[in-house]
Amino acid sequence: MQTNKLRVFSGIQPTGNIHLGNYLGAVKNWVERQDSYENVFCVVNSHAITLPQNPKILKEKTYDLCAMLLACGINPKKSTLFIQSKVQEHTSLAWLLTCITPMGDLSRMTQFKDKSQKNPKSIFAGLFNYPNLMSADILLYKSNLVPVGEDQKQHIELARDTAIRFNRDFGETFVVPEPLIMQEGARIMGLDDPTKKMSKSSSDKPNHSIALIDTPDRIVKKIKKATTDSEGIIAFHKERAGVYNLLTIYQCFTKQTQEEIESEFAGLGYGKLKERVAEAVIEGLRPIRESYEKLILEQDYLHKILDVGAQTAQKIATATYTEAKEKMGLI
Ligand code: ATP
Ligand code: LTN
Repeated sequence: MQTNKLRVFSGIQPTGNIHLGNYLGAVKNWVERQDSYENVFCVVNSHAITLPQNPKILKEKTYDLCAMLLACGINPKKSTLFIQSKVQEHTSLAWLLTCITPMGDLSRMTQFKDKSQKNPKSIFAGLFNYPNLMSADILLYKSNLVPVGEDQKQHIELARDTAIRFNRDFGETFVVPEPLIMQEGARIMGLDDPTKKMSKSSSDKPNHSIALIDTPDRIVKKIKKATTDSEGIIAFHKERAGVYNLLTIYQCFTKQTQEEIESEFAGLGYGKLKERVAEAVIEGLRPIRESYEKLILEQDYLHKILDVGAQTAQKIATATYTEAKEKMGLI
């Protein structure tokens, strides 16, 4: 994997069903830029256990998500795809980073605050230390760029601070990474409540998110029920969160400008808006769902790709971890 290209690293948790927010905010961006960078993509199952998981389901969801990423267009010839727990250096490096990260920095993380509020009975140390495992993921591969949705910006800033601190105290080791956040789609909101980000952990609410495996019927039903407002004007006004969210989803799939979309919908009602958004989503997701249905039956092929991915990742991870551990005086 020796090239002159910048290296991209990103991760996704195998919890719940991958949804439109994950796709438009992160995965679509990974796929579309595969030729520009050297890419490492990781299914972060060790992050998933920071909240309670059913072991059998977690295992199944991990492979399902790998198949889905391939279905979305991750090309194993262009990108390394692997499962986090297969490369132990992620948790080993996370420990080194944990030892140089102030508690105060971790306690400022909004994702920790949100998730601990949502799960008051399961606030374990792993959830608090989650950002150090994420820093380890990124720094282990000396990644230049990290394509994510907006919600992850704070974690990447922490990873940057950690890299800078390590380099200062123990000598130049890590690349200081930059977040790569799309203008459109970086924060897709829940259809039922457009003031909250679409999230896998809210997928128990029936009309909250659109899963990439949802059938056309379900997509139509969910979009029909999406919360809007009583203004009746179809325009990109951020404060009218429901309509803004539907228009953003439409824009991500049709790739038109905001002006083009506003003029397309001039004089039309919300019924028409929802109908066209649903059509765009169904057509955009159709090839993904069809490809997923084939790939999920090809378990040998899937495992082979993941084995090769883990081997490629392992080589880089071993080199960086050894360097970091020696710099800290560990034998
Ligand atoms: P949870 O909300 O349960 O933590 P999640 O839906 O955020 O899960 P992750 O696996 O943690 O899923 O995220 C994978 C990628 O998807 C990350 O880059 C994240 O920033 C992005 N992402 C998640 N939700 C959205 C969203 N609503 N809009 C845009 N991007 C998103
Ligand atoms: N924390 C991220 C998932 C994640 C990640 C990463 C993203 C884990 N490790 C490394 C980018 C780079 C989330 O909750 N969405």
